[in-house]
Amino acid sequence: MPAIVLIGAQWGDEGKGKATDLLGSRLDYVVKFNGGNNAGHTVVIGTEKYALHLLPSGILSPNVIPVIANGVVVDIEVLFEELDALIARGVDVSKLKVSANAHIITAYHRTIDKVTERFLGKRQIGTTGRGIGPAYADKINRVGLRMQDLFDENILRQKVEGALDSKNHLLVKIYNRRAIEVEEIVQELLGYAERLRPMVTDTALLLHRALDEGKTVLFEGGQATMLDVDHGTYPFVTSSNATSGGAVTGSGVAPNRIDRVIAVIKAYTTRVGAGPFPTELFDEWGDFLTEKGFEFGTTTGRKRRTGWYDAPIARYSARINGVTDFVLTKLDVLTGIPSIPVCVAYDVDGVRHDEIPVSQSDFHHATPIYEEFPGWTEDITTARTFEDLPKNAQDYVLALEAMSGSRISVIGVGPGRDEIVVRH
Ligand code: 2SA
Ligand code: GDP
Ligand code: MG
Repeated sequence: MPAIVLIGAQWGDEGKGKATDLLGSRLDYVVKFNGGNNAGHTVVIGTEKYALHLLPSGILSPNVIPVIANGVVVDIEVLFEELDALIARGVDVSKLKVSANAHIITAYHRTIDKVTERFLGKRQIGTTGRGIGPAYADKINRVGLRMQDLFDENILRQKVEGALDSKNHLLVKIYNRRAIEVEEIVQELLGYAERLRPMVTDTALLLHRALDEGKTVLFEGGQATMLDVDHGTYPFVTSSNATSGGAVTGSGVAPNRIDRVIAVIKAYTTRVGAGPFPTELFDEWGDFLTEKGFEFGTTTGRKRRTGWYDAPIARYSARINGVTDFVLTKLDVLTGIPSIPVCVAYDVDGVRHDEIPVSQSDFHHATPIYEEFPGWTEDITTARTFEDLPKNAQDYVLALEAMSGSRISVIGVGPGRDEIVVRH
């Protein structure tokens, strides 16, 4: 399996970090292709817990070359902090490569992210406040700064001037804030250049050659399908392509080189931030999922919204991403629920929709049509084969598989690295 894309099938936090880590020993490269330090992957190795925001999870596997590709937006201060924290824990980070075309998140992007959210009031997206959206907006507006600009002071100064022109106007005149000094930004960025120099390269060429040599490359998606700027619940989305197509544009590796698309999906659903969420729970079962699943953001610590499994979302993800395998995580969290509801379709104003309605307004007031599945009470965290699972847990997985449009190849039964069931 030389080129594998791994993405989230729902609204993020499905356990992609753990899934990547599981594949770790078989991988040569792990590539982050979208998003920035808005991601939050938790990987538990023995008694050690690692929370990664910007770096690809593959950084924890000694033989892997981690790559931050062109589709990523990089906050360099955060990059250095994360690297230093890993170095302090004895992790070798020397192999990291960063695309010369990756865009840079600066202080002004963070400021604009927070100020814009405040001014949106009731219409807030609930962003992570990391400057992600404004940095991508600059990229699309062609006033972004790229990694390669750090190595040419004159170009860098020109670009910062260009980027700040309209922003300062907005900050001063509309938001009543002080203007950002060009020189302040230029000097800060120049200060990062030397440490970055050995990491910054043509990562598209690097990956192309690696695939030619038969190396195994994993493309690790940040956020998830329903947060994708094109295919998610716009405008309640992140600003990048978190679907499998993003792996292609975000890395420069062509679509015909991708062999497998693995989607990580939780046995229930969670969402952080605002936006539609048909199966959301507001009762004690919602609290049960939050507490038992420890559903709090890895990056911001925000409480995640929780709800039952949504099969139309799984099918949608299977289609949009071309999913070849699902990794179903957190099945253990459902232990103890007497009867487990699964959303099989939606009711929109009395009309049944088997698939996600194309109209966002319809999706906003879609109510789930549930089918109930009998639960189990046995502890499943020690199960390692499908047959080790109680019959009702097996039936639940098989029912999800039948509804979700692709094979469930791996099942997570606990947060630990080895707490999985692999189906052959
Ligand atoms: P942004 O900051 O512009 O990307 O926010 C836009 C929307 O995307 C959502 N978003 C996320 N949803 C789930 N998990 C994310 N990462 C962290 C984690 C979240 C955290 O893995 O735990 O720590 O809070 C993530 N990143 C962005 C966000 O909630 C907005 O709805
Ligand atoms: P990511 O953003 O998709 O990488 O996911 P996060 O790391 O933000 O959130 C997933 C959380 O679930 C982490 O705390 C993982 O340790 C945990 N986790 C992953 N798989 C399982 C599982 O099968 N069972 C349980 N109980 N926890 C899991
Ligand atoms: Mg996460």
